[in-house]
Amino acid sequence: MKIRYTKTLAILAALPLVITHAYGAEARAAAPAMTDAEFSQGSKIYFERCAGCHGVLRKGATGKPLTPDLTINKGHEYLKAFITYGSPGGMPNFGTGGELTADQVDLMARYLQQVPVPPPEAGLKDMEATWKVIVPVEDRPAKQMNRLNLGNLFSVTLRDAGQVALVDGDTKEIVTILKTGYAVHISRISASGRYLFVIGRDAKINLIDLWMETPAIVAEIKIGTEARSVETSKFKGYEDKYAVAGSYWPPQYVIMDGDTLKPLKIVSTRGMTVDQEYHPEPRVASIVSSHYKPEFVINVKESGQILMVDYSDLINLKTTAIPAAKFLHDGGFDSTGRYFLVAANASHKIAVVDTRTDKLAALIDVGKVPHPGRGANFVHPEFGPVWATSHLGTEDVTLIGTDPVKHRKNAWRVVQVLKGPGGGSLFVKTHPKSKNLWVDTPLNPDTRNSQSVAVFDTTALDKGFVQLPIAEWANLGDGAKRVVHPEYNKAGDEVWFSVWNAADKKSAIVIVDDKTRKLKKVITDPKLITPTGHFNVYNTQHDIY
Ligand code: DHE
Repeated sequence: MKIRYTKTLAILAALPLVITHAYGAEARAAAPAMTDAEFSQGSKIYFERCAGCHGVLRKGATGKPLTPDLTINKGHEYLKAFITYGSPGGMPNFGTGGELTADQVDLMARYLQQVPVPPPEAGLKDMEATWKVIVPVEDRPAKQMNRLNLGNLFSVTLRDAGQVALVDGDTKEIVTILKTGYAVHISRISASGRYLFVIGRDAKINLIDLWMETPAIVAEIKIGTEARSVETSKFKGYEDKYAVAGSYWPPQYVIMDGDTLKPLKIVSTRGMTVDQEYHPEPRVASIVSSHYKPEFVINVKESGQILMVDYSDLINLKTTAIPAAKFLHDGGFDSTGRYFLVAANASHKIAVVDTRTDKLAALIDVGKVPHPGRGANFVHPEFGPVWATSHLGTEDVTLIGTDPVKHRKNAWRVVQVLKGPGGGSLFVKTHPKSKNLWVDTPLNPDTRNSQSVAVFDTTALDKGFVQLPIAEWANLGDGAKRVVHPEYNKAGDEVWFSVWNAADKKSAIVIVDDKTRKLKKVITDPKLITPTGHFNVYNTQHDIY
């Protein structure tokens, strides 16, 4: 205990006095006892399972605040029950779901009553110390050295294995498996389609050169301790030039060289929220690359600010801060690539930014906790072009008009709300060549929903949805088996789903024929451990969804 608090105090001394001001000796004394070993196990579990929703400082975001002034009053038994059984509000059932043992639940209930310990900051020197160029640019191939159809390659997150699998979309074979950071969150592709960027939850970025005989990691860097987003410059003249990554901790973003990951510019996001209140931990959520200007669109979760960061001059960096709403999370472009729509999930709103004028085009009220992924664009038979989002907190699938020119009266308003199978949805998807709108529900408490996917016909939306039993088709045996993340192949005639099971159980990728909605292929392999997101190179490169 003593060592831990000595260390904690050393870290605190180097930080703004956020924590010490908030919780004094009284809070520390009231917390139940924990050994140092238990405390570090608690920190590890908290980072892996809890920090994403509750924040590193435990001040709350998608999840409730868990600071000791609140948790000590709730009491040990209450906390244990919450962690074991979850809640209808979206807290997973870590105990009954099998993710944590009874001892670990007990440990976490005690951990949450301790004073939060902020991880270290990460400045340029810290990042440079982790930065490695494994294959220098001059030693890389001058042309594609493999025969892969790169546009139809999929980068599949193997979450708990800390790896990505590159899967050939034509042959359905695993091309290679690469060691990455822990629980890679997303994959993004450079403007040319050559470089693949993946970012782990532990803030490690790997740069993969798809032109090598066997695609391989050519550079890596760790930009902090927790992160979710990475993107590359796509504006004409800047193709493949820069990469940008946002971190949850420290709350900041970093712009890097696109072919080496050399860190160039770090910008903190600490500061004022849309309510003009100071926040010590405004985490960087989604980032996209503007097609209209040399700008990154950086969405800051707790502050609710959308930052349009001009990368044409990194020294005299210009940023337009657009106040939207809290807490910004995930989003995607409309079909023209001009407007970016992002979920403000604590406000139950979608914010729309015009990337040509750098102005907020609209703030639209939608159902409880919208969660679009990148959303889905299609032409509605009555309302013209729309963008769709599903929700974590309701069965609604909300359609928003996106054409202010030919369908002006429908633009930036909810034109229709479809009823899906239930809440707990994370991702929707369609393709310009498809008439299907796919809606997953991996976090729905009913296994009939979490193990299947709903599909709507976009030409006959009033007919409602049909559910396909994707996990049953995979035939994997026991386990939680959540069906997650619909993603099209390059041609737009297949949809890929992850059947995400526990690390010690069988998982799979299930491929459905888009026209017939029949099973086309199940990819199983002992190496496919906990697949979650899977990103088609061409569709990701060109923002097609
Ligand atoms: Fe995600 C996207 C954050 C939980 C799989 N997730 C995103 C983005 C953010 C985010 C900010 C947008 C990145 C971008 O576009 O630049 N996700 C978070 C969390 O904070 C949260 C709620 C809790 C956590 O601790 O991470 C969380 N996410 C999950 C999961 O549990 C999922 C299902 C599995 C996993 O890997 O942990 C998951 N998130 C994904 C995927 C995307 C994503 C597959 C990309 C969707 C896309 O199509 O673009």
